[in-house]
Amino acid sequence: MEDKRILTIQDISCVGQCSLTVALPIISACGIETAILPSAVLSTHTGGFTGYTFRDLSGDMQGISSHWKKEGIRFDAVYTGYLGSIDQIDYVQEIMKETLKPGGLRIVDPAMADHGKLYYGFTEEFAGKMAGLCGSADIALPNITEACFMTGTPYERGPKDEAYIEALLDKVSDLGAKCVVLKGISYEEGKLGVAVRQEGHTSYYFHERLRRNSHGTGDIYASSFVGALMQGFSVYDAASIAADFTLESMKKTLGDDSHWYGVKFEKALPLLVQKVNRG
Ligand code: PXL
Repeated sequence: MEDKRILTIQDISCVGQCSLTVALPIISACGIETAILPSAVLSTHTGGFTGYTFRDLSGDMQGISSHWKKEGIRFDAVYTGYLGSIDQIDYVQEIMKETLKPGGLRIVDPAMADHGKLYYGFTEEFAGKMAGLCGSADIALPNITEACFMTGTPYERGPKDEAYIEALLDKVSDLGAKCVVLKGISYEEGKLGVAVRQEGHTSYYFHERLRRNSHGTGDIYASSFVGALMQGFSVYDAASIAADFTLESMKKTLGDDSHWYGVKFEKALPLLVQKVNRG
């Protein structure tokens, strides 16, 4: 198989184990060359720290992409995560158009909300615009909250049944995404997993549910999914590998309450490398 090169667009949270500080090591460990376009630089992520710095890099994006255009730089996939401003959604669309090889994949993690709430700094307007980006994706990777915000669906607290999840998958697919990987599904006490909707059919993958909620796990999930997919695994297999890796990363963090801001994915990387690198 020819070596693959991808571009990932998301923020640098200098401390906090999310976005580019997890995407770069994880996708690289999967054997995939990983170029980056930082959307913003923050001193930490916004989930639990206070007083963090935030520098929006929207103003640099067009200059960077026009340089790449001159150099004829092309990618096999563009994977987007946390974006720094609503305008960046248009820039990302443009960059995808200009830098993707023919047949290159658009992979979009809306990375803007969880547990029924938008992250600090995001608005309903942003969610509406993100719905457009997800709609243009080959693969969209929302959690349930993000799927609700993008489709105007009321978020239900507590357990969500299969009818609710299937209706949500219908709505995200109706936005235009060719394939949807919906994260955070639980139909049974003690089990957590993902739903993969492709060509009107849904497949599920479940594993054990840990009690702890952790920051950055959405980024760890999306990054390992991208790594496995680019190594030639099917969407379903990549979704399952990513779920196992995320769970293992969370397990490596159990018992260390001082590590509240992220998960120790580094300790689980050998498992991912072994599963994904096929020689
Ligand atoms: O993990 C998602 C994420 C990415 N980047 C920043 C965040 C968050 C979640 O809170 O704050 C800056």
